[in-house]
Amino acid sequence: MVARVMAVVAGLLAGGLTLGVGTVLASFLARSADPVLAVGQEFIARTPEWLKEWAIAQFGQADKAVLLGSLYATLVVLFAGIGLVALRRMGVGLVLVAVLGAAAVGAAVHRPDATALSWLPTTVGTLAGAAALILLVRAVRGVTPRQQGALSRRSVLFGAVAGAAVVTAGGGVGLNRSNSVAASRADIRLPAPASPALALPPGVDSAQGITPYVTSAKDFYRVDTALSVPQVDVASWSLRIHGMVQREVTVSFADLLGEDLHERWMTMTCVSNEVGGNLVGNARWLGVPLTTLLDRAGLDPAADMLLSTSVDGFTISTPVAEATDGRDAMIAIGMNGEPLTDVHGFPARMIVPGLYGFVSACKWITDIEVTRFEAKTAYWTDRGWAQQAPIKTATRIDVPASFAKVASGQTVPIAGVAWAQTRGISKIEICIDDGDWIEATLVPTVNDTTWVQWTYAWDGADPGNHTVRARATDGTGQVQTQNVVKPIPDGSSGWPSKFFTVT
Ligand SMILES: Nc1nc2c(c(=O)[nH]1)N[C@H]1C(S)=C(S)[C@@H](COP(=O)(O)O)O[C@H]1N2
Ligand SMILES: [Mo]
Repeated sequence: MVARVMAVVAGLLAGGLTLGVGTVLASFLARSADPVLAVGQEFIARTPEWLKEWAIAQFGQADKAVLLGSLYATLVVLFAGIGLVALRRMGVGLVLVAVLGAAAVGAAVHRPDATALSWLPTTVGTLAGAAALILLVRAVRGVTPRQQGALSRRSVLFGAVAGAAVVTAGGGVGLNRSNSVAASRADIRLPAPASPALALPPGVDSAQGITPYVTSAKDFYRVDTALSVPQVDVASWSLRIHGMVQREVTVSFADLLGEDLHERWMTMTCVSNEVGGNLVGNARWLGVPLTTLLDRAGLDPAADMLLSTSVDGFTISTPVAEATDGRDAMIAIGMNGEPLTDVHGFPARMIVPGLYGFVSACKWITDIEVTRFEAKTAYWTDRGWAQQAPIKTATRIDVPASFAKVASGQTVPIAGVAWAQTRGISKIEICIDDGDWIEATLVPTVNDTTWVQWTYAWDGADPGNHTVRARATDGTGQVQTQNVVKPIPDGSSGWPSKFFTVT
């Protein structure tokens, strides 16, 4: 019994050492070669769409934490089992360690941003783990009631491996932290825009409980495939524009700071946003107009797609037509007056108003290939999502909250936000309990690429249960469709509703 428990501990320590050595070496050589991150990324890349949708619906923005947690839990079970197996048959235990190691090495070299040395961290980690397993399990086997001395030798051995695992893992975490972009980001002074953003109109945020007009970087929704947020060295970063162009253009971050910068209010939306969902945010973006860079490269008129690639190998396809039709498409370097945060794409990302993020908003962008849709595809379009994905007209009811209880005899405030980027919102109507559609009041907004806040004061509400629905009309006069569709392939639609009780 004691031997079995010790064998489990031996397996766990061998696993810990494997990961610790893998992590600390990866922090020097290639962050994406970290064994757990590499396996997790591979998992994300291979997850079928239905499972991904389910995970996002179930865990929302915690989906990555849940994935990592499940991976670690699986590894604990596997390495505990390996310890037990090794106690009976060392050879089998070592084969299992080798198989796990090989899987993680395979994942690491398969990353789009893999380097020539991406195989190394987990290979060395696996060798260290195998050696630890041999030593520890031998020590466990060697113990008989008469061998008192062996007991203390064993403790020393276990302690040493545990110490090595903790030091290497801790070192890896520490090194990754010191590799963070926080310091270089803090040193950046953003120049004043040559073309500033419009001032916020009066009345914004006057309604109680409504979503703030400006979304801070901290509160801005995050959607990406990156298990660990890329930490981009701004000094060596560049953006290359090539493909169907007259001349290749490569710009550094310093080059971008020297351009005429535009600052614009723009509301971004994720195609995965469900009706009533919160994968939408509004910020003041500072950047270089995309056409400044594209004109310098000189686009081949036959090109119809821009294929953006991020430093971690993620790709986005954007129609040339939308990117160059005069809307405020940009390579953004600032958000709400600050450099981009690492989560939102530091040092630079693309923004194209009116297009869902997955066909426009490439974060950590480093490459734009000018090409054709028939020649190239991108990450999400490879997975069944649309190539053409303009943002659909949408509204959301923020007030009252779902299942809210509102005191009777008072005015019931009803309020929300609505967006139809590049077309704008011309009217919001609400409908209470199958009554007539009544017009809400629009709070003035900056322009057609930002959302609007809207309010309505409902007087004379009867006690009881109520349902309110809302629908928007865009700037072209088109009423938001009632047709309920799921996000895949080009965005959800349908009218939002809220259920509440007047008491
Ligand atoms: N490199 C990279 N860029 C990306 C993504 C990604 O997974 N990787 N996701 C896209 C999607 S689907 C959306 S909706 C927006 C979200 O940007 P945000 O996280 O800054 O809100 O980024 C886009 N850019
Ligand atoms: Mo998205």
